[in-house]
Amino acid sequence: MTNSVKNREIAAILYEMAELLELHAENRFKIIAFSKAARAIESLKEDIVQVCREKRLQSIPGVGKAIAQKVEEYLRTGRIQSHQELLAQTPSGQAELLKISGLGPKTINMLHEKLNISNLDDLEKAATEHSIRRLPRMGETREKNILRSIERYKKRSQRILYSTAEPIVNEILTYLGGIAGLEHITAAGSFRRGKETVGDIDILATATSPEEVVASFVCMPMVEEVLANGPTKASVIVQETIQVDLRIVEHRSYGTVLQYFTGSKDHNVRMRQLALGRGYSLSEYSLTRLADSQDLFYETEEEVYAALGLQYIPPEMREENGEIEAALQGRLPSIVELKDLRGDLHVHSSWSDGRASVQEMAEAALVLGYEYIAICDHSPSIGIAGGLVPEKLEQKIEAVAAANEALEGITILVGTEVDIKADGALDYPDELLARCNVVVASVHMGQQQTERAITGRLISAIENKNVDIIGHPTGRIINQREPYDLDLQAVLEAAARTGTALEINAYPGRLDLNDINARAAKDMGVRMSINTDAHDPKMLLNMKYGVNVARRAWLEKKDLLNAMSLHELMNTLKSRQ
Ligand code: DGT
Ligand code: CA
Ligand code: CA
Ligand code: ZN
Repeated sequence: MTNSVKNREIAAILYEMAELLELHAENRFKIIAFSKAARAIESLKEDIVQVCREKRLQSIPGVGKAIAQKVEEYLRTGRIQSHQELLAQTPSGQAELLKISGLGPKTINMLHEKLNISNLDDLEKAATEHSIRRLPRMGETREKNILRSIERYKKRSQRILYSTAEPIVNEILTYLGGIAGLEHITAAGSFRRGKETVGDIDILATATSPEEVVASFVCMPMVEEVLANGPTKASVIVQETIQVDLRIVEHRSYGTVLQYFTGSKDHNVRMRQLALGRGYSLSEYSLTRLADSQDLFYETEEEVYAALGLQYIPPEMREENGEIEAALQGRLPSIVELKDLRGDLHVHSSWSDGRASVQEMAEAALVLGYEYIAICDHSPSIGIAGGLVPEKLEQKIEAVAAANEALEGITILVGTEVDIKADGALDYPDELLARCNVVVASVHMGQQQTERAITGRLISAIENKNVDIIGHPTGRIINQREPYDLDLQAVLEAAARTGTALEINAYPGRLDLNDINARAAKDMGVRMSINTDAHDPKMLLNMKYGVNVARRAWLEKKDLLNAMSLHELMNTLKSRQ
């Protein structure tokens, strides 16, 4: 076997350490030692894992005792303590600047000294304003190159939405799934963990003839560039910037490999520590009993977790947030699944800006097996979205009641998505809100207000007894818009106190609340509702993206309004009035 992933990973860390040391103006010889070792490991013909196992690390030119220890530490634990410490001592903006091609530690220090540049934004601003070209040894060309590098870096480092990765994953699984001799195939990594965005896509498979599978993979019509191509693995680029890694692995190791490549990295670090504590070493290849070096192979992940005395941990929970402790004690919650949901409490219709009638939306919901659907159109201040004036809402209440009579098998609830106005007042009078079954209240305007103002608006909506759910509570849009300046803690406290639910908006670019906030909400006893905010029947299918968030937040059926039966739901909504 030749040079492996580990060689490259370790070399990258050692290079980074050299640069960080230079940034801190450390001893010249120390810096040279790190970059020399990095170069040697990068160009080493053998797999570093093998060299380490045979205790030959110090035979690599440039690798002395200190660096050999760091390599061992990395292979054992997945990280290097002194590297973490260096990173921690470096302002994060400066560490990021090292990733801009053409910028080394010397230039970064000089830019800091002369122009007080300490992060990417500062750098971009200075280059745009032409203050960099005036510095010694810089000039116009370098300034332009810096701007170009920043642009490339930003594009490269933008994570893609889960919903962008999903059709790519499905196409690959279908494409490769048809090859004779292919056994298992699945996505791993952050995609399998249901993260809202993914950095790259990881695919694992087992097959009787790996070469054939790899050959088909790199020749798929969607592939635009082949980055690496070996007997059992390959990396390609699709859709301009999206990287897909394929690994064909041994059948008997499938359980440990899948566990390893599903991550997260932090979860795996804890898993390996736990294994060591029990006298085993856990790798992607096997669980090795240290006493007699016996390799134990597992074909399923369930067996791997069981072998370490853990309950099976669903991929979405593997973020090193207490899941291992809970699994050790056998008290992992039973997290919600798509099939547990009985309705959608926030969809639009052609009464406002939806593209389908009430009947069409309800029929689509019936096909999904739902018990109820709430039609929540906009209120008047959202003029561009066809918000309904009060008389129109009254007409709609009648129309929905008639549609509900006419349609068997599902209950159509009349609702509204009432705007929380800039002064905190709601866009309909209380009497009218009281006539709706479901009231979602959302902020759509005045999003730039101060933390105090926005928090106050949300809390006054939460305290209104007619309001059942706060829509997309933080207002963020992934990769596009930051959340409102919000005191989320205060909002959660108010919701817990009043029993008002918070939405997990399932639109894949919103996912608001996100996983972390939803977990915090659950811990404070706040109820939530996963709503699609669908504007046409197809968008009802977005529910699964909200379920990913809920699972990552450890939510159970009892935490969700729309996991209730219609009867329970109506009682819960009424009890608030
Ligand atoms: P991403 O792609 O940034 O959204 O996140 P992941 O979690 O998919 O990370 P990725 O693609 O770098 O690696 C896939 C999995 O491989 C990761 O979740 C955990 C596993 N893994 C475990 N230990 C290591 C390690 O030491 N280095 C790397 N690169 N991956 C590791
Ligand atoms: Ca990945
Ligand atoms: Ca990857
Ligand atoms: Zn809406």
